[in-house]
Amino acid sequence: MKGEKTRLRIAATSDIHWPQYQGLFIKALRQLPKPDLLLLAGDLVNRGNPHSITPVIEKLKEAKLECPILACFGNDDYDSIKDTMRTQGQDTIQFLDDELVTLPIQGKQVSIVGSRGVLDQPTFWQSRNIKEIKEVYTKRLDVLDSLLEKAKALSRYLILLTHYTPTFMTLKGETKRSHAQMGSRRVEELLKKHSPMLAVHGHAHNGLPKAKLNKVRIYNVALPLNRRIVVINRL
Ligand SMILES: [Mn+2]
Repeated sequence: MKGEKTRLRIAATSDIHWPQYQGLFIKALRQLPKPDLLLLAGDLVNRGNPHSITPVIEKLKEAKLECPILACFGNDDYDSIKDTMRTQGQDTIQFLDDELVTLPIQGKQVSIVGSRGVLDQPTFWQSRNIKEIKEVYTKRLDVLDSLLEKAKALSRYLILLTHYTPTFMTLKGETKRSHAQMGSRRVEELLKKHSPMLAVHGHAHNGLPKAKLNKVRIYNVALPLNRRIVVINRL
């Protein structure tokens, strides 16, 4: 098909929770056709284990994907191990923590805004253990708003990469009570406002794999849900 060739092959996954889904991850990597870009939407390790990042990176290196690999942190990639993850991944993975990057990929300028994301309602654990967590999320909303604004000016190929769900739409299947503690409708407003081409997220192991909000394609790439690395040919 004409035109099809020029589309980027974007691969995306999340919630490897190494070592929990390591078998699934290894198999999925083997089955993955070489992508132009790989996005990792957080929870690479389980419960903040700093030693688990090493095998994840090893497997990625062995796969010889020869493409940029961008990631955001998940809630299981604890704040306390972010530096370790960045250091260990410095030749392999570029982590985006409320950050924007623009990369030339196959002649296209692609902008990616990456963040752990926002919860409309902090979890019980977060409320008890993280001081001013509500403010953290409110501030992050503003940061995402301005990063998306900035990214729009840089390129028309815009991707929002978060761990938490940027909508409640892909949470169908998860307990309704927990939706506000898994994602954000406030971020959904940002999707409406800025219309990124893609919104890629994880976290919802029991949710829906995709949704569409106006023109925004939303992909829940959680590995335990999809059982494979999701390949997106939209840009
Ligand atoms: Mn998670």
